[in-house]
Amino acid sequence: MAAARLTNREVAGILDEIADLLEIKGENSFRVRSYRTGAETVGHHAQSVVEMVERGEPLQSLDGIGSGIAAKIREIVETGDCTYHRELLVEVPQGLLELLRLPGLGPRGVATLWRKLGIRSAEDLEAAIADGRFRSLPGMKEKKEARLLKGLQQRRQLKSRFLLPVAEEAAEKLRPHLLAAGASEVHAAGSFRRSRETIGDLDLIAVGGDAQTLADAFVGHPDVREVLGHGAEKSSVVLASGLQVDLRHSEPDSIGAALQYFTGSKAHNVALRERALKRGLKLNEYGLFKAETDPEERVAGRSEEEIYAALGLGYVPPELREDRGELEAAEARTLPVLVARQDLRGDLHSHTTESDGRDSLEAMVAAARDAGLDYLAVTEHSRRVPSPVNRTGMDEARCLAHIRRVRAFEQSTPGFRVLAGIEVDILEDGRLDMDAEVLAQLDVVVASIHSHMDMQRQAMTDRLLRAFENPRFQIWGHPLARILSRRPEISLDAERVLREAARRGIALEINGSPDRLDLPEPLLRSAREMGARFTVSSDSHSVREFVHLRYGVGQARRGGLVPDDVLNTRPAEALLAALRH
Ligand code: DGT
Ligand code: CA
Ligand code: CA
Ligand code: ZN
Repeated sequence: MAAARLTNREVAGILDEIADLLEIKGENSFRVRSYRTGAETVGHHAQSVVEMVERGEPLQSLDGIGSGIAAKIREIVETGDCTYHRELLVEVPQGLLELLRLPGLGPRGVATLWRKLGIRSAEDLEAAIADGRFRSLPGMKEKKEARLLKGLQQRRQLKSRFLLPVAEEAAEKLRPHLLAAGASEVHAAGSFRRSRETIGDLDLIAVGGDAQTLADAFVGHPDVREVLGHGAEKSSVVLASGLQVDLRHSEPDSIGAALQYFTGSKAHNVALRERALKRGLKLNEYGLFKAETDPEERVAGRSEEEIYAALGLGYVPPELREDRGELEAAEARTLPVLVARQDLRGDLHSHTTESDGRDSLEAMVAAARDAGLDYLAVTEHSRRVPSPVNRTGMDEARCLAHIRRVRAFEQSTPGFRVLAGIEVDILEDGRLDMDAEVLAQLDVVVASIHSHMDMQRQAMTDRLLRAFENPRFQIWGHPLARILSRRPEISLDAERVLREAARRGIALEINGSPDRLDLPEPLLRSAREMGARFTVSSDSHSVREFVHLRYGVGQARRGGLVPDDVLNTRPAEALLAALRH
């Protein structure tokens, strides 16, 4: 039975990594070898070292394990890692460990690259190969270079994580398929359930039915490109999209435990398991058990709520399960009641064919109503943002016409507010690209950066502080201007800029486009502590994109936001009053 504890291989992995780090650092070879031997022994030992530690059996009885390493193993078993390992990880750039996985590069080669060329990551190595510095090193010949290049290329493919809609689409296709094969329920767990910004692989749990039949149906789905594993307990496939999907099976009476376990995060689970151990309980994917008295006696497992409750904790929403203090809050009953999708009453960022959207004002409003909203701000671009499909953004005259058109159209939508808005450019010098008198007539002013994104930190900070001085600046749109996996965040003094936004009552947008999800979670947390206000917006460019609100809400929840933090949970009138800060 695979219990929720470290395996020998996981323990060995940490010891091995310590050896790698020591070797990269150039430490003496005896010490390196002792960790390698330790890893080898633990990795191949038939009995679980976790159990040995739990039973108090001396680890020095194992071949080649001295008291120093035995202590490290005990620490790893008890806490999931060891201080020595963490200290080494601070000294040695983490990117160097990744280089070790390339063909033809061992710790010594990596050490040379680090010391002679200052290489700290695969990206650095790619650059050094491209500009010929790599070849200048003794012993780094063309053949070796070609091999490395190939490895680097493969790494890029493997490394790629997936945006939320890719995982969502996969879940939506596989769920009915598995239900048809006899499952009573199908759940998506892992990072997808935690609403991470990107997904490494999708973790599905099928409940009930016949495990083998379900696994067979799973690997037989027409979208499956490659089968990585095929078994009743666990199967893994790669879909045509390139996304890996893992399927596990659970019986109905342990679904709570399975969901809890496979939702993660790993760090959260480690902390939770420690808490269980301290209370003489054992937690794994089958349930919470009395470890000391009767290991067969189950305390909880049917629902997640009952597991957390049995550990003296309030229910922890998946978005907070990252081991960032949520267990302490759950124990003190101070976990926030996070904002939910149904709390949103309106959307404050959308585009129509008047700028770069694909659908008409009428169609967008109808779609917003269908999405259960009471109001929609139509925030067309200002003049400088071109569109491949439509025209450029609005100048003053077009903006005035836009306002008239929205007001006229609103007469035909009883019970639904259509707000005249703009997404105005924050220019290089911090001015907003629209006359103040025109901005004053709009209901909603979102201001965003769409150009000069590579400015230096100080200049960018000044640009934003200057923009904030404009009294018409209401909402800062997609603040960091990043496009996930394509365009980096702008560089700025975030602490200073967020504090200023909070002080002035400028709302920070959480842009729900799955390739933006901007602001990111850590900044959401600090901005919230500064007393900032937020909006969750879809940035819809078509009638299909109001689903982005859900991703935006997921991000808001990860940031610990409650309904009161998010302006568009308020009715239209209250929202408009709040925007006139
Ligand atoms: P991802 O896929 O990289 O976006 O992130 P996750 O969190 O979905 O990670 P994944 O797919 O490796 O595993 C799903 C969850 O299952 C993870 O969050 C915790 C749990 N889990 C999986 N394998 C292990 C393990 O070996 N040890 C522990 N403690 N938990 C595990
Ligand atoms: Ca996963
Ligand atoms: Ca997985
Ligand atoms: Zn924009």
